[in-house]
Formats: sequence, C-alpha cells, structure tokens
Amino acid sequence: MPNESKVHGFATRAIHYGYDPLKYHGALNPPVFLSSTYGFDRSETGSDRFAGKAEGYVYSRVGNPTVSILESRLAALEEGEAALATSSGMGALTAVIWTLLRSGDEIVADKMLYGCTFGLLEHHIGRFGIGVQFVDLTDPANLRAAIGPRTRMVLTETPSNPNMRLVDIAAIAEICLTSGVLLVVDNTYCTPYLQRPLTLGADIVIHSATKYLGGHGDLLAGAVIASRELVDQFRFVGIKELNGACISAFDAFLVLRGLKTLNLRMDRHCATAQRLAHDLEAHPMVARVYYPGLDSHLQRALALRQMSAMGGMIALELKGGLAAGRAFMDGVRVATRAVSLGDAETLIQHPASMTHATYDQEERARHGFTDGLIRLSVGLEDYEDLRDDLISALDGLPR
Ligand code: 7XF
Repeated sequence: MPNESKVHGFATRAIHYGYDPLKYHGALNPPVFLSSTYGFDRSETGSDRFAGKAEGYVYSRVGNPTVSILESRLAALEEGEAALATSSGMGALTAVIWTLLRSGDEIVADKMLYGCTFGLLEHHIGRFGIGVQFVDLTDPANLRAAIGPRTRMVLTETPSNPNMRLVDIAAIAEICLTSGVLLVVDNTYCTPYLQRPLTLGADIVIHSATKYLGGHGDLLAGAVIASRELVDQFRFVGIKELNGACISAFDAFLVLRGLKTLNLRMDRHCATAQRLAHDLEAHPMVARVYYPGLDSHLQRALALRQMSAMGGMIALELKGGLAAGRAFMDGVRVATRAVSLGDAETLIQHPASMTHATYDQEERARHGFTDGLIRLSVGLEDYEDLRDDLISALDGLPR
C-alpha cells in the first residue's frame, strides 16, 4: 500500500495492509514462502539475528515473510501494535498462557468458554501448578471479588461459545487495569470487524482464525494481537521454545485471502442471522433463541454498545429438549451437521455432545448451558433457502 501512515478504512486495510506488490514483481497476491530456513550472507549475520541484534529471518517457526504480512494486517485490523499468527486457536491460547504464567499463578476465566479452552483450564493446567477460578463475568462485580494476589490473567469470550452471553469488555478491563492483571479476550465470534477489544482496554486478543478470518473452512490457524513487547515474548518464548505452534506459510496465505472479503461476509452473516433469529423465535417448537440482535437477549443494550453488528452465531433450545434438538438437526437439508463456525456453509451442531463435550453433565449445569442447546453458524447461502430448511425441520418435529 503506497501510504500506510494514512489510516484507511477496514476493508482497505483488510485487502492491502502490509503488502506492496511492487516489491514482489508486481504480484497482486503475496508469494507463499515455502521455506523452513533462511541463508545468511556471513556467519556473523546469523549470530546477530539469533541474538536479536539484526532484523531478518532465521527459521520459519519464528518468522516467515508470508506470515509477517498476515501478522501486520491482523494487527492493523484489531488496532493493536503487533500480532503473532499461530497454527490454531488453541496454539494461540497456549502460546499466551505458557509464556505469561508460572506455577502458583492463577487465571480467572469466564464460566462459559469454548470446550477445549475449558478442557485445558479445568482438566489439565492444574498439573502445572496453575490455578483457575471460573466466574460469571457477565457481572463485573464478580471479577472484583475473584481477583486475588495470585491472579495474573483474566480470560473471556464475548459472545460466549456456545450460549451467546456477553461480557462488558470495558468494565472488566478497568478492573484488570486497577488490579495489575492482564485481560485476554477471545474475539473469534466477532472478528475485528464487529468488535475491537484492545480499543476497549483489553491487553491481548486471541483468535481462532480457522473461523471467520479464514472464512472458508479450508484451514486451521490462530492469532494473538497485543503490544509489541508482549507479542515478542509470545513469539520468542511461547512459539519458539514452549509450544511450537507456528502457522504454515500456505495457511497464512489462505487467511490473507479470506480477510479480503471479511467485511462483506460478516455483513451477510449478520443480516441473515438476524432474520433467522426472528423466524426461529416465532416458531411454536422453539423454547428460546439466544442472539444478541433480539430484544429478548438479556444483554441487548451491552451488545449495541460493544458490537457494531450482532454476528452470525445463534443458539437455541427447543421445546422437547435434547430429543427434539437431535431430530431438528437430522431434519435439515441445506445446513450441514458439523462443528466449527464462520464458514460459507451453515453449520449446525449439538454443543453438549460435540464442541463442548469436555464439560460433563454436572459441569454443564454448573457452567450454565443445557443439554438441549443447539448451535447454528449461519452461512452465506440465500436467506430464503435457510429459512425454509430450518422451518421445515421444525415443522417436522413431533408435537
Ligand atoms: O484451535 P482452533 O483453531 O480450532 O480454535 C479454538 C477455538 C478458540 N476459541 C473459540 C471461541 C473457538 O470457537 C475455537 C474453536 N471452536 C470450534 C467450534 O466451536 O466449533 C472447534 C470445533 S471442535
């Protein structure tokens, strides 16, 4: 881009930021640098690069030119200083956790998290001496009460996967700031197009770029966006020496391609989800729809303040609970029965037995989502086809 000092709009940044074709033979798309290692002109150059005294690539676990373009673009979109791209969302999360925490530290986490994030915190991290408190962060007062001398990090998603609770990022960030605790927000559901946690006071944003950022269900990737100082630590300690979860250059290229249409896709996901949420809510077989664009959403006012549009994810409960939910899932023809989210295809799944099977029954009850909850990732198909598909599957349920 000719003049990056001028701040361009979101779509322009998503298409151009950090890449100048004229530096690469005019190639419209960035080259995919399929190279694990990099030659040095002299041995001293290599030593200087390893010592951090000279700029330049040494090995693709730590840096790759294609990946660097993606990283600068993600930082520009999230309005952060720097970014680190990773091999998956879980790679991003663990790069942050292993880098910042040590035995004896504690994380305060919202009680509703993606299943494997919960699995890590509830079932595994204790082995390394790190404590976790799960707290309902929808009320910021709960955070104030939970933070103690050992707390180093607060972790939340908003909206939460799968049940669409919202956390007030600015309110939580203020408490974290006064307590000297780092706030990590998983912004996967919103993407920076709908919500930018760093501008609301969060310290670190993580993503599963497998979802909307990539947007086509053809890759796994993740990202961390934060201050340059923190990102350097996540790169040179977290990825380089602790978890090795570096992204491949080819997947970085695919995420860059996906980003070019992020705003268009999100607009469509949001518009269709809004209409489907109303349709579903009006159906007699539906007990409850969780979507922040509905007046019935308990945190509608916060959603309007914090998100620029309401996203493409819907959760619902049917009258008839789990049995009805399973029959509904089996009745759809256009939507695909699959986990993951943010793809062109509408995806429908059952959190309790799939994405969130890491919560056992007692944990599901304690953490506040039901066995009957169904999750819909609204895709880019024609609204009318999706409406007809979902409504006819509901109509086909035994009453
Ligand atoms: O390691 P991944 O790229 O799959 O990302 C992990 C992850 C992190 N944060 C959030 C909010 C996520 O939703 C995910 C992955 N979730 C998928 C889902 O909920 O369908 C994974 C399929 S099991």
